Amino acid sequence: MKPIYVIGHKNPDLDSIAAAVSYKVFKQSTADGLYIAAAASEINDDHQALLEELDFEVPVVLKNVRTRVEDLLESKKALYVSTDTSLMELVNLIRRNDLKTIPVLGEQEQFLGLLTIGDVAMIFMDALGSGRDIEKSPEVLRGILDKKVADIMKTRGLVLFEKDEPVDEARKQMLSTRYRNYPVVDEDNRFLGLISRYNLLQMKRKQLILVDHNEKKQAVEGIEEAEVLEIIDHHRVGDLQTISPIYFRNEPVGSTSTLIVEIFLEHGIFLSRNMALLLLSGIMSDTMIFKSPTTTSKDKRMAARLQDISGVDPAEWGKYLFARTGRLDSLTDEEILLSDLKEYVSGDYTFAIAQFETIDLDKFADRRSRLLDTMARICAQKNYALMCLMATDIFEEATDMIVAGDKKYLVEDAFEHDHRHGSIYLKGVMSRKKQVVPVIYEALRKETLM
Ligand SMILES: [Mn+2]
Repeated sequence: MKPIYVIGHKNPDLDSIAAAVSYKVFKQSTADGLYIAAAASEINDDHQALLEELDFEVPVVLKNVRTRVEDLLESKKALYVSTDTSLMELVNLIRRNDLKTIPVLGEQEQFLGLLTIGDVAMIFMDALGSGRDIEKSPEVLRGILDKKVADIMKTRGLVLFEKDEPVDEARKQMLSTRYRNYPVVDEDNRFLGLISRYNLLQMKRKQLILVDHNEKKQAVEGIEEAEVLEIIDHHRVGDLQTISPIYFRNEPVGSTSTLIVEIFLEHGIFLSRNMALLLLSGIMSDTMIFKSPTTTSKDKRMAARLQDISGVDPAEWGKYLFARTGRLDSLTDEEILLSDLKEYVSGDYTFAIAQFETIDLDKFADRRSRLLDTMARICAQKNYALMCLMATDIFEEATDMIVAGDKKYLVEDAFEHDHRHGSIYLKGVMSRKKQVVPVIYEALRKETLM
């Protein structure tokens, strides 16, 4: 059965992870199919440790959902022969099963060669020749039928594919060679099946349910080749297109986890204590312990329901989560900048905003110039028009922001602040999504108009 991946955004945060893990459980208990919780890039050590603490498997990292040759394989495996099969047995197998192409495999199912019905016919025709010695035919025939597959199989000039090859490449080769069937092998040359041009038409895209994002830039690589079945999110509506109508639940609440708690409750599905704590982690981290302006009454209501189940106070759990992270000293510049980085597109510009929650803005101030150097390098590499780093102190309820990139002046102009400190200090600003991203979109839009 083809799995359906429940997957969050790249640089997964706790909300994204909690949403993928919990919604997978929800789907598994309410719908048919095989569901797998996934992440669009590596999950950091802190988040992995929390998952282990709560006894959850870490979601699989799915870096790419492009269609591969293995996606063309049918679940039914092709019939095959071994090298010591006689031609007699081979002919019977061909006739009984109406085969056109037969792979020859070794003892460990490794691929050795191929025989087509055409090859077999040629052997008979060659041996019988013009048919003048018709009285000798029975002996000739017996001689042929006693031959082994090893003597006649084709081992050269074959076109075969590895399972991880992109379908686009395979398609080109198939169209230029036009054989009836092509063997597919794994990295150890083990035979996996045969594919034909017919399978190209039947190609099954990877199926995904997106949680906590709906923008292409934040989604797993190759998303345009996958099929999105559902989206559960709390961000602005992005730029993803789907082929058919889908279930799209998007509400302006503080976290995706909030929506998933609601979905569990609507359907009366059981929430274990650990699941309640995982979802509480998603809510409390995304709403910054209810201090972010994105927080809604629904977030608080759902957190209260999770408190009933877990017996754990949401604010206490939130403090526990923030105390686990936020140790500025122990992190490299890259960890600070890349662990919660989101990319956005506005017209011809791509920009990125990293956010880092800390309880120590003074220490952050000491590192600003070093971080700015790294940010300038990232801007050049990734072709960002600008890149911001928000250091947010959830107890002070303020963000200290630094900016790099060619268009950084746009951000410096867009936010009212005191220029003396070498950073943009924003009292009361805690939400990237609500208080920073829209301002930058607006600034870039104006810049394009001018
Ligand atoms: Mn979220």
